[in-house]
Amino acid sequence: MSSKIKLLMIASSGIIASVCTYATYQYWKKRRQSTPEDEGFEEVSKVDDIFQRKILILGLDNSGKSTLIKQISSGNTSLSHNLKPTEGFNITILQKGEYTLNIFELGGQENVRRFWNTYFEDTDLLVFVVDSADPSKLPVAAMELKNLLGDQRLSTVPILVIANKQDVPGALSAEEVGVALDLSSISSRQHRIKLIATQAPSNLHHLHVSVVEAEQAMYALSQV
Ligand SMILES: Nc1nc2c(ncn2[C@@H]2O[C@H](COP(=O)(O)OP(=O)(O)O)[C@@H](O)[C@H]2O)c(=O)[nH]1
Ligand SMILES: [Mg+2]
Repeated sequence: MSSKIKLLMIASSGIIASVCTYATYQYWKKRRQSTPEDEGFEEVSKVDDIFQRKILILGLDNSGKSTLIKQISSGNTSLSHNLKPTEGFNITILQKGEYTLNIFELGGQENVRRFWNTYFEDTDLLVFVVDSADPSKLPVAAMELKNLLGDQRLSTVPILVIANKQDVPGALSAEEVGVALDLSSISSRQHRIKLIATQAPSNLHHLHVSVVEAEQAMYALSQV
């Protein structure tokens, strides 16, 4: 490939990343200014910044990120049927007492992962979701997690690792997922890290207790 074409590709990647970041910012700002009538959210524009938390939810595609967020934000499992794959990003705003949790879910497909780093600034908590029932993807997930932790902007951010799909027969336990992701090497760094097992199938009537635990862990770790 000629160097001109390479330069052109690098330049266009940069432009796409900038456009994504700007679009996210505008969208988030609009959400922050929206009224409860508009969006069904509490008005948060007047909330002091010290009560705002930014949570990044990352992980490979199909690990269950959207499902978990949908269940946590709606409090039930019925709305998590037939979710479409997240192509860019989703923003969910949750009010927890005096805290506003701004939850950014970024798409996990390979071509989107290289743009994850445009969202790292000001992150209070990184949630990394893994499909425990698909061991073939764990090496790639491990590599992506290592890349994330190598970024200076995430160097002191607490990490919640979620070993999802525990209901699927043959799924690896949370401990096995922890070994596959080499979490023991991470905890020796300055990160606070917590690993929990969840199951969020949409055929349940109520949230599984593990999803409630995930929500509580998200809340607790984002307050650090
Ligand atoms: N059995 C089972 N399926 C799940 C679970 N969580 C998510 N799924 C399914 O996995 C697929 C991908 O979920 P999605 O939330 O879109 O993944 P994302 O790409 O990480 O956002 C969907 O078909 C979900 O219904 C789980 O805990 N158990
Ligand atoms: Mg998704």
